[in-house]
Amino acid sequence: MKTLDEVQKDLHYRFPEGFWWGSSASATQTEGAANLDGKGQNIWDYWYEQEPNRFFNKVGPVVTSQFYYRYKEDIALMKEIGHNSFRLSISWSRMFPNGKGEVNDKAVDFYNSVIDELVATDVEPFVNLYHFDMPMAMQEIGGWTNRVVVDAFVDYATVCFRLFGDRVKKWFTHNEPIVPVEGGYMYDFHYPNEVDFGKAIQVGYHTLLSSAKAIKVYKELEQDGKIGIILNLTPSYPRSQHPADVKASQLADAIFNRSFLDPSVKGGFPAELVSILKEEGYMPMIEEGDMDIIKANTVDLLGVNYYQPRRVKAKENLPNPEAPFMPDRYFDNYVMPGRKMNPHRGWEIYEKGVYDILMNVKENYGNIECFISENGMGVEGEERFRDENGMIQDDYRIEFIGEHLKWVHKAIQEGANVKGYHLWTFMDNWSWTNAYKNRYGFVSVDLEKDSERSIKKSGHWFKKVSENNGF
Ligand code: BGP
Repeated sequence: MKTLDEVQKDLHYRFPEGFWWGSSASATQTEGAANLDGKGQNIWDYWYEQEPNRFFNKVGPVVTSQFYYRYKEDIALMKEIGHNSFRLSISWSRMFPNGKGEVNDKAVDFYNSVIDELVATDVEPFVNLYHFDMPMAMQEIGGWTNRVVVDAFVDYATVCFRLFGDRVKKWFTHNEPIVPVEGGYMYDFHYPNEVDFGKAIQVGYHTLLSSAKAIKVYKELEQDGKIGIILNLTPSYPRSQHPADVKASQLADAIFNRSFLDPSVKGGFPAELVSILKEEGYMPMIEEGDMDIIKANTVDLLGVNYYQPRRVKAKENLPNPEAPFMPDRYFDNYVMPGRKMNPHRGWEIYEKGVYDILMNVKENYGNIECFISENGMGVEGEERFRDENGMIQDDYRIEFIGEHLKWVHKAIQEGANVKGYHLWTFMDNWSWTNAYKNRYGFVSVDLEKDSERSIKKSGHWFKKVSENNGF
């Protein structure tokens, strides 16, 4: 039998020593126990109560994957499939049922136990503070539109740093902060499902400000860890090199990527974005001193979630000047003929996109330390791939991960400062309105059999990749 050294010599794609191999998940999508042990309602619990029909098969967030009860079994499985790190999120409404005020001791016990178990298993906990889950009590006063909520978030973050920061050394303020802006205030897929660009901008701005303020507190506490943000970056590609297409693509990039990337890493907003907002009369309310806080409190670590690119062309028909403002007044998305698709999710699969993002971060963002914090493939009806031994043969997922990892590897070879790869997600989980439709996990969750777990073929494959530190 070959020694590990010999195996590693033969590897085509060998990753740097200490590479972070693992996966990511979020509280609302995995914990369950949504109304147990003092947890307050969040917007998902509430929205489901109001409009269950919006959710695939009417499955709500109360069910999810029972991580609250089964975290020990799950962490053992993480270890078994080669995880050296795992990202979870803390549920704000579990910690503070009213969003602020009294902390819920049962929540503190739960997160302490989870973190202790991860540490004892040698799976490093990466902890995110906000993953789309506004406490309902905070939403009732306007959610991120209200500046009071920014301070409540910073208080919640401070409590988490103090309670868990002795063991957690990688923190994240937000996951994909642009998604609640788009879903909640532009395109109707998150609560409060309003269409109001003015609010959307204020929400985005306050979220960003809350991140900078939480980073400030973290640095003041001198806890000897790193703090970052996780952004979904969708690289923009113009249909052609025609200047109008190129300009449209650059604007889409400024609006959907650089709006959070620039202030988070460089401490300021992209000039193109600011000038559009000024021109259209949509500048958010910014208080004196805010920009200094944003400037001084940039991230140490950037998480990159990558699923799909954005294909852009110049506007073909002039927008109706009477219609309410939306950023797509400046460009059109288009469907590139012949592109590879994930038919279950309707997303294009373009593996090189991950390389383009990482090289952009290297060249234009000071080569800040970063990692792939989400990448994954949701597939409907995976049960049909279960073999006679009970294992889901998800070769398509192995191929998906492998093809992306090749591009990550190339970026590293060319000097990008990439420290790890986390799949979305560890086990099949509940998704925002899609519920359990598409499965993403290394581990399947059989809802018919009391959420029984079983490792898919991709999980076994990933174990080898992690052990060999390459493939
Ligand atoms: C990301 C989110 C995750 C997860 C994933 C897959 O945007 O951070 O929470 O849900 O996308 O998307 P979906 O579940 O919508 O298919």
